[in-house]
Amino acid sequence: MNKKILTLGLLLCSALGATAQVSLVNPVPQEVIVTSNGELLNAPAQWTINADAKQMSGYIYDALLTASPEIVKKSDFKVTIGVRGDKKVNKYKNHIPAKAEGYYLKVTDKEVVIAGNDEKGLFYGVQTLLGMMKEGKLEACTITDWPDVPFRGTVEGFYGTPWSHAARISQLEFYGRNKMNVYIYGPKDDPWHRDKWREPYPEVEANRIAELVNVAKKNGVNFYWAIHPGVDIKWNDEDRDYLMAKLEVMYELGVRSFAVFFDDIWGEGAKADKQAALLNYIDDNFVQVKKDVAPLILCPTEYNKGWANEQGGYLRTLGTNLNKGIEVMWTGNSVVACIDKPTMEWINERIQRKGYIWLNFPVNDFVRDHILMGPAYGNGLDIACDVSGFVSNPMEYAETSKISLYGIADYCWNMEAYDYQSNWEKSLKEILPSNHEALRTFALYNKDLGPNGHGFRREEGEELKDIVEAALQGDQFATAMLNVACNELEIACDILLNDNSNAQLLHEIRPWVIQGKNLAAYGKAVCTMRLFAEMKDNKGATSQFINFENLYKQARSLQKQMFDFENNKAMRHPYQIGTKLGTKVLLPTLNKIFAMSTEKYNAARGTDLNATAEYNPFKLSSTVKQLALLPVKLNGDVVEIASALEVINWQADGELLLESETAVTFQGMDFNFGVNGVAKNFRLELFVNGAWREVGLLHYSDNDPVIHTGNELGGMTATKLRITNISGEEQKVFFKNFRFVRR
Ligand code: LOG
Repeated sequence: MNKKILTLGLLLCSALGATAQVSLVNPVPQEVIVTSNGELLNAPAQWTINADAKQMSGYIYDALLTASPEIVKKSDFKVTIGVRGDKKVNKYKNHIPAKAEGYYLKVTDKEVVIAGNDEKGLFYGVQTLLGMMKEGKLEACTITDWPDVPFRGTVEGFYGTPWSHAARISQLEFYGRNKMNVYIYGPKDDPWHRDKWREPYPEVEANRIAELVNVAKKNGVNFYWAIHPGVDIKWNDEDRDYLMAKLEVMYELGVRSFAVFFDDIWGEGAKADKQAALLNYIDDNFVQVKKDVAPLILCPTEYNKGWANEQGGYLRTLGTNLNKGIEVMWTGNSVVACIDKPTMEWINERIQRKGYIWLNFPVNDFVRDHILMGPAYGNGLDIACDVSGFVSNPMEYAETSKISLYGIADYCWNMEAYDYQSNWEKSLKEILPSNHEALRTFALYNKDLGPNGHGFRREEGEELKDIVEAALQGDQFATAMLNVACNELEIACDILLNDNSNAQLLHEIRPWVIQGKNLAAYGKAVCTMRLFAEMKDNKGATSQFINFENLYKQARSLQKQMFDFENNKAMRHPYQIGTKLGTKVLLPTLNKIFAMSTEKYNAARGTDLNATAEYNPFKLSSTVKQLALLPVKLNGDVVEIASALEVINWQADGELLLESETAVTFQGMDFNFGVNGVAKNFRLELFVNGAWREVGLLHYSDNDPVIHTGNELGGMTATKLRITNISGEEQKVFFKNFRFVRR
């Protein structure tokens, strides 16, 4: 039958009967025929499993044990399960799709049949049944289903606090339920993944990995362990043996799938021919020898088109040299990008195989003041045949990431039918059933990333567009509606703060929820200011206290409270640099209304109230593109520029400029460009009494990348500082941290 018609049928179904149980299933199945007369069936209280002996134990049976009906020897309701070839499902063999991980599912009022094309297919059929029964109901139907993308899942590949053990277990179970089959373990800040790649894990960590491998197996997930040796690898036998030994240790722990990452490095480690030779060596001497190890995955150094150096021939060398079975990862046209057909054609031709997508969404390690709770959208719906795998790099906030991952799972399974908006609505119910509407209202303001060096933005505030436009034109009704929106945000935040049904979620989003309350209060003050600015007598309904000037004071106070909250380390997660939300539409609109109202009031009353809304005494700018948008943060007297993660190409004469509203007296300064001895290539100057004055730069020791300043800095007072590359050539550096202390 025609897939499109069936899909349309399903959409109609879910539109007509909102309760249709198949619509609860994620990912959306490929082909569904609803055979009921529209009536839902009550899920049985007990059922009997009818299966060959080998299916009566193991992870599929365990999954059935989690369902609400009790498994008994004899009952009126029969569940027949089996894999193609099993006697019990032989009758259905013509219905089973001949696709990897595919299955056929039939539900009637008397029985359920699940016939997998393979074991994983059977497992997924069971997941579909469990998903359908979430509300205690069943629906008579037949489903024929399979995944579009063979490998789907996540790469824990971000910078920042690695996921906790409990969070990883919860992720793997989530992947099982949502039919994702890949988890690549590669957190940048796990020492034994990167900095100490030669060393085995200590016992406690090793045991945890072994446990994760088991949990992954139970959930039909391939656990990949990734090693990141490129920062300091020497292309000699000694380092190769270290690497092989580490893989062997991981194999002993139960790992059967491996990846090697060479992202965010330069120099020796970044050579294509050497990387390919190493991967081939691992393939020939480890993967092929062991026989039970999955094909290797490589994350290349030039992992996106923006960084691909055609003359250098890096990608083509990989394409030609790498053994055929080895997968090559790709983030798209830039580091953070949506994937489309042209980017796949471009890369596939070069690497002579289908690219394995590493999607940098919803990762937020380069915009740590934002948390991302929006839908996963924008990837081409026509690339299923062009990718070998598709994994998402999520946030260090594991539980919150599930909102977007729920979409990635759906997208990868059934691309053409992927509807990101309805998927997003479903995901919120999945993550916080008790208060999904509050979560939704809050999430509306946590979708966009704000301006960032990767230029990756998301829609946010679309639902406010008409109101905002009219409010900015002075429409009072629209201003009142904006006030209502702020009210909604406040209510949502309060409800979330008192919902402990998903404690991990609340822990992760808490800073943003509290800041959300500040934002909502600010919004209400500003909208009321707007009304009062128009009033002739400027009087409150019942008291003289609510008048424009007191509202103005309140709004000012809230601006400062938001700023202080952002800069209060105790109120943030460890790597978090600030706490921003609503930055695309709501906050800028409120700031405009604040300014408009204040100006209006000043003009009418002859007052001189300051109408500028945003408060940050420091301003950064740079001719080095990758540095220009880094946020500046204050922590008491410590002023910091947020770190950049990737390799910075700092061109000759490129400069970084930091300006302060008021003069700063310096106490000390240090910064880390991640390279030993690099201080000589840069010049630091302070703007003192109308002229630039140079300050010496040095390293305390030869093998320490931290750059310190000469003693003359202490006590100097300046309004600006700048750092310039004076080496006459491009410098490749990291921008790990930059900070100074003021007196
Ligand atoms: C890193 C990744 C990081 C991401 C977003 C890849 C292949 N590598 O710029 O670890 O989470 O970008 O910041 C990356 O994407 N480097």
